[in-house]
Amino acid sequence: MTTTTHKSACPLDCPDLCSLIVTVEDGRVARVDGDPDAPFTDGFVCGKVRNVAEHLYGDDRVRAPMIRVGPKGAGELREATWDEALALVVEKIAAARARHGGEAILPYHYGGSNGWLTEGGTATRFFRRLGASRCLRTLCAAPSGEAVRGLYGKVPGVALEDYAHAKLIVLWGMNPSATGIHLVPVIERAQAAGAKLVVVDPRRTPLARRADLHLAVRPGTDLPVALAVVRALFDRGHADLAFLAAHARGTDELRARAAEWTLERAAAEAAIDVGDLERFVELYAALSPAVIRAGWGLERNRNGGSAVAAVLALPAVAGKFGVRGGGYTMSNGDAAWAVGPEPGIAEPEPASRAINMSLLGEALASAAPPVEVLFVYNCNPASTAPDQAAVLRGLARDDLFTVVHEQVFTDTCRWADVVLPATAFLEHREIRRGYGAMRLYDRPAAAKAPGQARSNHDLFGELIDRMGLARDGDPRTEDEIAAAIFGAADDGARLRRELDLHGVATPPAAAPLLFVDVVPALPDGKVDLCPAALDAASTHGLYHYQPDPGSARFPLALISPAIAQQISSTFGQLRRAPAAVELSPDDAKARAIADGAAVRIWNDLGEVVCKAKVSPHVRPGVLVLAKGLWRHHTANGATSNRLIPQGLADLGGGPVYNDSRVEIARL
Ligand SMILES: Nc1nc2c(c(=O)[nH]1)N[C@H]1C(S)=C(S)[C@@H](COP(=O)(O)OP(=O)(O)OC[C@H]3O[C@@H](n4cnc5c(=O)[nH]c(N)nc54)[C@H](O)[C@@H]3O)O[C@H]1N2
Ligand SMILES: Nc1nc2c(c(=O)[nH]1)N[C@H]1C(S)=C(S)[C@@H](COP(=O)(O)OP(=O)(O)OC[C@H]3O[C@@H](n4cnc5c(=O)[nH]c(N)nc54)[C@H](O)[C@@H]3O)O[C@H]1N2
Ligand SMILES: [Mo]
Repeated sequence: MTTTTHKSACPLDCPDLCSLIVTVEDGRVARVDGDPDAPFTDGFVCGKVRNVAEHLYGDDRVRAPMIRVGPKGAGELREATWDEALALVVEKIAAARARHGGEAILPYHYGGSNGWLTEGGTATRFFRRLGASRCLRTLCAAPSGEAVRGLYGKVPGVALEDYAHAKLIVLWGMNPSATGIHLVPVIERAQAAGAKLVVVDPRRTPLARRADLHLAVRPGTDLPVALAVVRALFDRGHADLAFLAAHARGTDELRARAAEWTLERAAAEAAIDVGDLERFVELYAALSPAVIRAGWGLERNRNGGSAVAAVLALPAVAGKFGVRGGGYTMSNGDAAWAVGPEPGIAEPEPASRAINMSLLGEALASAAPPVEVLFVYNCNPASTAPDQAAVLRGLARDDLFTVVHEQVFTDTCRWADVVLPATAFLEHREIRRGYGAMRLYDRPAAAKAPGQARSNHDLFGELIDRMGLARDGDPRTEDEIAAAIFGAADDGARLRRELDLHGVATPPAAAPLLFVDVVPALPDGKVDLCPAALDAASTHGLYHYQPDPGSARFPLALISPAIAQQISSTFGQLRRAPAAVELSPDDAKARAIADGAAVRIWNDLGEVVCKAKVSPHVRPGVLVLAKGLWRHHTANGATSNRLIPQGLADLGGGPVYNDSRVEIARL
């Protein structure tokens, strides 16, 4: 047996961006470990990636191209050659384009892998050059992205490593125990050194159990809570007026919009104890450095964008910037880097129509001109997109031609006309920048893919050729794309040198302090606490609270966060255990639901049949059913998305996963 080890990096959609040591035996990945020498990764990785070999070599791996033979949704396909499958794809794309123009083709992709070779590059060039519909990539982070850019512009927040310096850490709608595990030991060490921890989350998450204060807010009520804190900070003389005068604009407007929210009124709306909210104000005013880790749980409702904005206004109001470990962290993605994928794409965005991916069901039902070709890659919409019944109705259309480029036979593949086998990370080169850990990697493949899998780069390169879309001067090979990316960046030569030497590079300032080393990336360098652009873009005006969408028929809030065993739909084929919906002992008792009972959860959109888990960690009025489930996880093949409306958050066109309101009963 020959055994080799390789350095790699995990490109899956996660802030931690782990540095990996991959053990390859006889050409197959045998083990994946965290690189003990890499900062932040610190020698450990999540359970899922450690077991990635099961994903790479399991029965569900797509090994050859396949063409549908049975009815849509039946998952009956036959093997085909690459040549036959691609000829069919090209024929369908060309015919749809001839009938209605490029807009009849919809590329549908999110963050299966976050790299510039699988996500950007050649794939994006192909669809832009076709004049295809533009896919607005809103499944995640759209409201929070718009809010943070509105207030601060593109600047990095507090580096996760710098949480070590904090005296107060606030996790607001964020559950790092499942979704960013490398922050957990940093928090634990800070706590051991005396830092206080506050968690704002409807669930008693693992860190909430170890927190000094847990505000178990009703889903969607963070906006009044944060505005009440703003008001109280001013009223009690805790606002940093000198900082605000020098570094902020929009302060009076924020204050005016917060005026209606007393602590009492906000606590009542959020159904939390007003004494706890008082305590939060006092802790936040008293302790410094104080850092708020804003998560994505905050944005997934009708008030999400305004809620993120109000939470991110707090460190400015209370004057928490200027010290290491003080301020906020949202996403540190593109804000820290001058380098990006655009030069590798080498094709400007066309003016074609934009389709919001969160409204896929609606788009497939009624877009004009119709979507006739749906091309899915890096994504699993049959499982992950809102209003699952509408999505499946759309995918079942006989006049829709669906192509899915995938590693494993996902639920979306069951509705495909053509399935194309994709390489997985470790089987292709990838260039990837972190959005939590501030690092950039360029790592080669560590092993060969089983079967006939091809990378996104390869596949879309061939489609460009087959459709006659290649142009002289295009960066074509992976090396040429990389050269275009780094050649165009101010700092590109240094980054390239670091990558060549170490396989990893850091931004010019690895952990800059906001208002010390950098200022908000807005024209006047100030934080804008009530940006006119957000006010105009927001569906109801910035900081305007929309009340709970519950009704007498559907009083319970169904939320679908990541849980430790299921973070996205990736690797869902490996998890065979049936899903359970968690509910509070009170709600269970009122409905005579015993732990482990079979239950039905329903609203006007459909129903989910699964098991119940009675949990003291869920607040009354809330049900928890993990995101990323597959059909096989529930008794009726429906996931939480079956119950989620195609509504939109107040900013960014993001979905409102946690605005689902339902009833539950024993079967
Ligand atoms: N290893 C690994 N890590 C990942 C990923 C992965 O695939 N693998 N995926 C990544 C991705 S794509 C994302 S988006 C992040 C998500 O990471 P998180 O930000 O942790 O997102 P969620 O799990 O959606 O929600 C976080 C918390 O918000 C709570 N919550 C729900 N509604 C509300 C509300 O209205 N208010 C408040 N205050 N809290 C609420 C939930 O109970 C949950 O505990 O994780 C990333 N991390
Ligand atoms: N109910 C509910 N639904 C949600 C959420 C929620 O909170 N509640 N959260 C949402 C969030 S935060 C996110 S980020 C989305 C994620 O939803 P999706 O974007 O659908 O992400 P995944 O579920 O990870 O599925 C990604 C797929 O891409 C494939 N893939 C990975 N790498 C590659 C590659 O290199 N090439 C190709 N061709 N394919 C690849 C994987 O095998 C996987 O099947 O889900 C959203 N859905
Ligand atoms: Mo996400």
